[in-house]
Amino acid sequence: MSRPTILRVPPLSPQLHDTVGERYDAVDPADLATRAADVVGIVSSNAGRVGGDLIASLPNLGVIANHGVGYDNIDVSAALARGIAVSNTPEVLDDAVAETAIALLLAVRREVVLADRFVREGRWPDAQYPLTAQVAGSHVGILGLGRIGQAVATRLVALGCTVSYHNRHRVDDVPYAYAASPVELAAAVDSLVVVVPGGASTDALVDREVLDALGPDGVLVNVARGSVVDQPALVAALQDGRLGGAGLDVYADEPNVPAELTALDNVVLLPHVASGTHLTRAAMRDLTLANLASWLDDGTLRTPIPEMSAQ
Ligand code: A2R
Repeated sequence: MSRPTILRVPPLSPQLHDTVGERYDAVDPADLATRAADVVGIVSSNAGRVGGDLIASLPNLGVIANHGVGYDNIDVSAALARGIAVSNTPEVLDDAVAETAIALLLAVRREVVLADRFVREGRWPDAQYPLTAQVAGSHVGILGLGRIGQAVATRLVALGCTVSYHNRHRVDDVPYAYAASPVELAAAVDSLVVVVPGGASTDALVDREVLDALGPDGVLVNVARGSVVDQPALVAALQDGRLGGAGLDVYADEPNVPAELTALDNVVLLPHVASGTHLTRAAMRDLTLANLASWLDDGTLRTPIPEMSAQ
């Protein structure tokens, strides 16, 4: 029996790329001129766009297995309109992303990167490093108290923080105060951690008004998507001293980070690595492949995106 033809949309990790090649008749974008009609499945990741034009060019496409919990790289409306199944990788990355959020918050507040630089540059013998802010005892807001947001919240409580949150809907049975809007949340807290999904509904949700509500002593941490924060407004707020600092894993136009951000001392910048541990990436890979295999086997998915059940 011939093996199913699967399109690998780059970039994929070498392991995922190779495993798809071992298990299936794998094709890459350069092969599509002659092989488009054979493709029944796509494997993609958040950095690889699966747009409406690509979907339309694949007449026999039935499944898109995305490596990542976010799937704003996929034109979901175009896929669902054709009855194409779409999966993501929820839960398995909650711990890794939550750790990254905490690492960024601690790094900005305790000036870990600046203090490291102080030692490396040989300045310690001549001066004491200045005192820093403390995370314990501070009030942290979570914008997006979902799976990852709740994993961030439990870690913040363990650190001695008070936690509040904003979602569009209140969450039952959590011990955290609810704020009715992003601005109300930002005004109430010392630091704000952003963990909402990307896409049109959260585009620039963190705008100048939210940043100004967070204020000159406030810190913004973004482990969601660059699109969720108005990046020019963020740069301006940091430059003007209207915002105290920021810890960022994601940006508006990855992998390009504006020179205005890299020039600032009060920011810590990561290259979109929140889920990037060996353990978590292996689990994400396994779940991506399990979704693909399940759909090919019996037409079901292990972790369909929520929009599929809403249909
Ligand atoms: O709004 P709700 O009640 O649906 O709550 C969700 C919240 N959320 C929003 N909150 C405020 N304004 C919005 N426009 C908005 N849209 C969504 O974000 C929910 O509590 C949370 C998302 O949680 P989960 O669906 O469990 O996602 P998970 O696994 O925590 O991942 C969140 C995102 C990913 O999509 C990646 O972009 C990133 O974290 O790594």
